[in-house]
Amino acid sequence: MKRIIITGALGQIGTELTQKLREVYGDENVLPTDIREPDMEIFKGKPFEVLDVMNIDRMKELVESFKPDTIMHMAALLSAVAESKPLIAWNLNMGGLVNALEVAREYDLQFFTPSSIGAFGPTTPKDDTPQVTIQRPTTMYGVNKVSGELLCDYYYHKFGVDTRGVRFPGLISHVKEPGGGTTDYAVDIYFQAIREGQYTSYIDKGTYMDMMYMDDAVQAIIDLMEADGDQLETRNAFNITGMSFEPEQIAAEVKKHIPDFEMNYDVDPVRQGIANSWPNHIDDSEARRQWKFNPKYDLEKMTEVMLEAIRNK
Ligand code: AKB
Repeated sequence: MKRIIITGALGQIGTELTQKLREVYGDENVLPTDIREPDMEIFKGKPFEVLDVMNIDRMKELVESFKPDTIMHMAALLSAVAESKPLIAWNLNMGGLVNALEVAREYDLQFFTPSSIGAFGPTTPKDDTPQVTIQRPTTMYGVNKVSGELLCDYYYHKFGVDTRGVRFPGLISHVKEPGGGTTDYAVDIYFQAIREGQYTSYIDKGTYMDMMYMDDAVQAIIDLMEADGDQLETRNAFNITGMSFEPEQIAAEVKKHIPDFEMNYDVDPVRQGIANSWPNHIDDSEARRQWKFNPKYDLEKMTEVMLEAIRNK
């Protein structure tokens, strides 16, 4: 049985991760934290603590009182917002990570933090991108993610901290909308399709990116953290993906359910530039082989579930 403290628990991943971990390990074994008090119903009446990840003393205080055996560090700025305030992104993304790693080292905690397809750059092979390949990202987010992958490996090799991590693609969910990512269009489209019957995409036609439904992402975290460490040849930076598509394909899928749906384009040069620097489709065979990663949702199934859930909100 694990006992887990989560940072950034009010974010897009953290919200659903908290829910799922509570189901699996029990409410009393999961402590979500974030920089502000929650307003969502699902956090009410259950353990929650305010934590700014830049404050290592507060992080230690919470670990001393809650006594977890695992820390899942989710607090970070996403790609588009990091590009608009690079210095703040460096300080928060790297400062928060090193604090969480230090706490994991001092209190002997298992450690998870996500990397991203953002850790790749324009010189990375675009198709079937291998797990070990050229990584020269051109965004601040990408620089943070590559540095984070290396730092997690360093804490494992140098200090024996059981660090584990995956490179997430764009994550698609209906519980909590994402904020400040490049792949957010693939979430927005579903909400706008239901609310307005149309969507104006800031990502251009023909731009392929990897994506994944949130249920698969959360399950991947649990599976990797539960995997027998002796079976893992590497610990961090596992490529994982659920699907890859261009905006026209997701629009066509939505149209199957909402025949009058219309897709327009008004390309944002910043986010398009970031998307152009990322792979079309990554190779996740190492995750499948080493810890049996096995996503369940493709574009068709995800579209059905997303539209249904948003309609019932
Ligand atoms: C973003 O677009 O910044 C994130 C990511 C792919 O890491 N969704």
